[in-house]
Amino acid sequence: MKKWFNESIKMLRVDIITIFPDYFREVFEYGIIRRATAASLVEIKAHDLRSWTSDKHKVVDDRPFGGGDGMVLKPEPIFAAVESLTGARRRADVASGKRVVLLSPQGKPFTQSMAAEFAQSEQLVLICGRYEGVDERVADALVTDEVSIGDYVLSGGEPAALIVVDAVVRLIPGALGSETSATTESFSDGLLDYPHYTRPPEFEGMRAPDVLLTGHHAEIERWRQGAAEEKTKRNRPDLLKE
Ligand code: 6GU
Repeated sequence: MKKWFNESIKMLRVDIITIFPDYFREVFEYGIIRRATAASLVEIKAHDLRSWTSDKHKVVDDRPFGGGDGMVLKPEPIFAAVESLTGARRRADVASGKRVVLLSPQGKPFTQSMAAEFAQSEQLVLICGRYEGVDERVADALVTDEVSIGDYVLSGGEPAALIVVDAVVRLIPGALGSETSATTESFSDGLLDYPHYTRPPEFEGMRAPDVLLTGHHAEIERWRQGAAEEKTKRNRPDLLKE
């Protein structure tokens, strides 16, 4: 209801540059992303990098200078794609409300706070790396951010783009059913989320914690805080350091 007369809600445009645009054909048609799209909170488009080539065979890659295995994505189609989508050919010319993001295993770790920043932009351009790499002039001179989703190697940036879009879109004001859900979860307070239970109270001999069935909201809150700390200590002790 609120969004129809709230001028502060602006549409986020997401442009994905990829050699596999069909990879994204259905993934954005579910759940929160589908709802946010239907509500015009976000518009997501996947573009074929090959459409920005100018040769007959639509070549997007070439052999690495200095030798070595695999192929490298050429700079020309990527610079042309970003120029046509943003108007900028260099990082310094990217408008302040826009982010041009290269997805690569060499990027800065993607975090919840980065997702929150991206959610406030007006345009997010995601460049999916492929093969053994992307010509470094893209990272050096064109993109505003180089981002990795974790310490493992994917065969391309496409799954990473999906993950970034999901994490970002759910933080757009109005995208979540309940406005509080986004702030009470894992990471926004530096802890993992607390454990959740639903009916039945006993399942195959395993009981849900009695305190959750008491209706004592202060005690429930105390239990959840302790359980979140406990789970964080066990699964992510790195989050508790310093
Ligand atoms: Cl963003 N791309 C690729 N290819 N591998 C990754 C990654 C991205 N993040 C973690 N591994």
